[in-house]
Amino acid sequence: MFCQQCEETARGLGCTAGGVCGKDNDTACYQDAVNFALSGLAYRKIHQPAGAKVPANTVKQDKDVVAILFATLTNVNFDKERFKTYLKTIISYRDAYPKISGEPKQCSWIPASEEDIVHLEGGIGLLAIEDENERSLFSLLLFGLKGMCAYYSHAEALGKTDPEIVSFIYKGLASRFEKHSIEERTALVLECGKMGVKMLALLDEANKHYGTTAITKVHCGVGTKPGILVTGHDLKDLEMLLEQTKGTGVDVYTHGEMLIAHAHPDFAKYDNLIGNYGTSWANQKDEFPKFGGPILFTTNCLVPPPEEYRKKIFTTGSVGFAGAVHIPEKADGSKDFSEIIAMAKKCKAPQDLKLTDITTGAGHDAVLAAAPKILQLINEKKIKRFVVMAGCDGRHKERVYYTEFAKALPKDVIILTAGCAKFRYNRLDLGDIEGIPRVLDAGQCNDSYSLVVIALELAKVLKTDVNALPLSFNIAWYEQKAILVFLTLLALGIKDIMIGPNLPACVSPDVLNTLVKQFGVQPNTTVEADMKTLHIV
Ligand code: SF4
Ligand code: SF3
Repeated sequence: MFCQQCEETARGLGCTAGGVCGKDNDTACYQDAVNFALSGLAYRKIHQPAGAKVPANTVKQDKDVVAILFATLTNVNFDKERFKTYLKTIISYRDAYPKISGEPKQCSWIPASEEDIVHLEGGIGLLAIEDENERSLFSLLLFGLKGMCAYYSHAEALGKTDPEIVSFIYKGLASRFEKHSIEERTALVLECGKMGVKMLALLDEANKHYGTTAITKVHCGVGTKPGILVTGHDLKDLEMLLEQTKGTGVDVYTHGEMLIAHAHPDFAKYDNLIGNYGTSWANQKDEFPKFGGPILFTTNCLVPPPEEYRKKIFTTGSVGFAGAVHIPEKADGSKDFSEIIAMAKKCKAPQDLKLTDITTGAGHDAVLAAAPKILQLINEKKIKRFVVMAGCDGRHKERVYYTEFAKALPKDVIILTAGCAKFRYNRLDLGDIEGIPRVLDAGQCNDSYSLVVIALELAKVLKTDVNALPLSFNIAWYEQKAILVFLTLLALGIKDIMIGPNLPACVSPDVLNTLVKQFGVQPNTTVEADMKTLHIV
């Protein structure tokens, strides 16, 4: 195996003997195989000559492509058997298209045996792309596409689709087997960012399904009844579970990225949605055993569970873990959560982690409603700067940097955030500036679009360019949705983004050079130095 898609990749280079995330060799190789076959399918689909006899209806195929690519994102699916099935599915979709004369031989790849997949060193993985810069650019593109598929699947679940985004997913995947110059590959990566803007806007629209978020203080204590803990990003799953637990005597709690649900009016109406339990995904091994009841994973981040609570793990959607009960979607889109509810009834109520309440829900509507006050505070120099500290959390100790950075910020600086990175500082009690909280949390990484809208609106009102605003970016990344958000920010023309705690390992020296020269991208260093670099002090 060779995987370097996340920030915690081994030695900052790549995982080769089992993933730091817990993904084993065979599952990693099957993920490579799935990605390889997806590129073959995409190539066949895109390059058919006019008049070719192609599948007439690709609705199911498109949905599966999105869900399967999402399954290869970090911490989503560790179940090799699921990837075996996915591989067959993709190959059957691919082979429903006629062969194209002169197509690259990779387009008709069929593994001779399992050995062919799990021991085929360099044959189907990204290392098979020999040119370092080509590999770097295709990796960035593929990771961005994985993020896009994650976001697309959420939007799709809430009835929002966009054929242009799906077409781009195929276009990007197909590019692996096409001949392109480095300039063209660079342009494709940036196009992925442009499509990211569309994607995030679509998801923002989709999430309105549950009403507009309001700035909300979320209860973080526990009740006396047994509970189900819901984690991941899929609000539709949470809604279905809340409907099915009504009147059963089972409470529901959110974990990690599900925190934002409490700020949506449609979720606030459930009286068995008690509060948020714990912090970010990175602490699940400490927090989950104390919860007592079963845990439902709707998306990443799943950490392979120890024996202690393994039997209490349920997965759904693209998530998978061998041995965990998987709750499938039925043909009508519904899911039956009765098994998890039955287990919860036999469990004890959660142990109180004694964590303070936290505030979330500062999406663009909520923040822009306070725009007159914010502008007044800017004019009075009571707000001097905003710093976007969005992104992911992770397990490594070095992420204490983000806590220290937030603590060290002058009191007239406001943090704009989204994603699980916030759990590094959202309980610091940083206070407010005349009623405007100093940590404005838009919600999930899925809600990053809010930060963009806030920045662009501020620029409009202040009649300036977004890069001339008193605004700095200090982004924490971990998985591939953050790569898409990063590319989206580049596509919007945002300069001088600081990114950490380590740069993506797939970035080659030449690609880094482009990112630095064209966009001013910079790695984070120390709190003290970065405060100056970002013009905060
Ligand atoms: Fe390693 Fe990250 Fe890939 Fe897991 S997802 S195998 S930790 S690079
Ligand atoms: Fe977090 Fe996994 Fe990226 Fe949604 S839950 S931001 S890491």
